[in-house]
Amino acid sequence: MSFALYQIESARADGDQAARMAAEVRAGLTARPRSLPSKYFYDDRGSRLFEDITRLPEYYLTRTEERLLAGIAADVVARVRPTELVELGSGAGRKVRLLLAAMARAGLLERCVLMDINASFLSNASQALAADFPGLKVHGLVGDFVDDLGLLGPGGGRLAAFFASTIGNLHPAEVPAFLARVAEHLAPADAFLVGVDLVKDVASLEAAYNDAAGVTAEFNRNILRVMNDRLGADFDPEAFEHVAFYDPAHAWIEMRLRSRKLQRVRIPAARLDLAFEAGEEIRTEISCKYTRESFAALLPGTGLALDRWYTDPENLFALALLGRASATGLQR
Ligand code: AVJ
Repeated sequence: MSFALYQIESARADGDQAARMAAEVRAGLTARPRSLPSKYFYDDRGSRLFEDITRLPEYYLTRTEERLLAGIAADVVARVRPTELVELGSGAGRKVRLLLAAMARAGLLERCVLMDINASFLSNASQALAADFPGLKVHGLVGDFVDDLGLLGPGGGRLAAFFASTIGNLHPAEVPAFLARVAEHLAPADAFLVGVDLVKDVASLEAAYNDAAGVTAEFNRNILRVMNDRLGADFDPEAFEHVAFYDPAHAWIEMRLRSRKLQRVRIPAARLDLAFEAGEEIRTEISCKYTRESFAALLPGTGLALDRWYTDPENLFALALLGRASATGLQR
């Protein structure tokens, strides 16, 4: 019998969350091209479908990052010497264990903070970590990593981690402001470890988002089920086709849902009554791919600087260890 120490806190009340979602969906679907925020993939079904994606043969990202992290966790911990691990967008939270174990081996481990948009995944993950790491204080924060970072409070002894190339969901133009906000929650000796998917041959990239088993297509269409469940919409998910392709000019994978026919969709909570032409598309996700150079180019002015760039032997995926840029304003 062990004492599971964990506690969950929400960024905002359910009512505020619903109003915010309705406003975001309304803005996205009335704009041209139409879009939906990719954070709305992740209800319980969507979070499970993403877990399934991580085990697909075509989806090299998760297994490559995990193997890479297993090899470097001790080095990262030796450099940063953190007592607290913060994971943004934690999901089912497996990778975090590699870092927690390395912190425990170094005799440093005290506290772990998980932030995720899905409250039930978050409480399961928090409970499991608290059970598996006796004495660890686990704090779960329900929120999104763009708007709710303020919940983290001031840094100190902190290693923040943002795995899975989730940073790729941000438009590159939004990344510097995001990194600057993370930097505000780090003390001078703290660090930020970021998983970054790398530019590679188009066939491998496109296969990862067009798997043979069709799991990614189900994941993509699930965002429409989320609209039905949470906003009372009447989307027929099967009336939309999964589309995913690499856009070399932007260096990103783009996912879309393409209407198979002329159809009408009502979304009462967002006060929308929409007509989709046959072939009309909704953009549901961008997943940006970087090189060391294109990623490093986002850092000046953010308060963060590149300390280490770890990659796997095939150069498929990178973990970037970012430290605070020195107080004099000089890049390290
Ligand atoms: C969790 C955002 C990193 O972009 O690869 C997987 C989500 N989308 N397959 C990604 C996703 C389609 C994933 N991220």
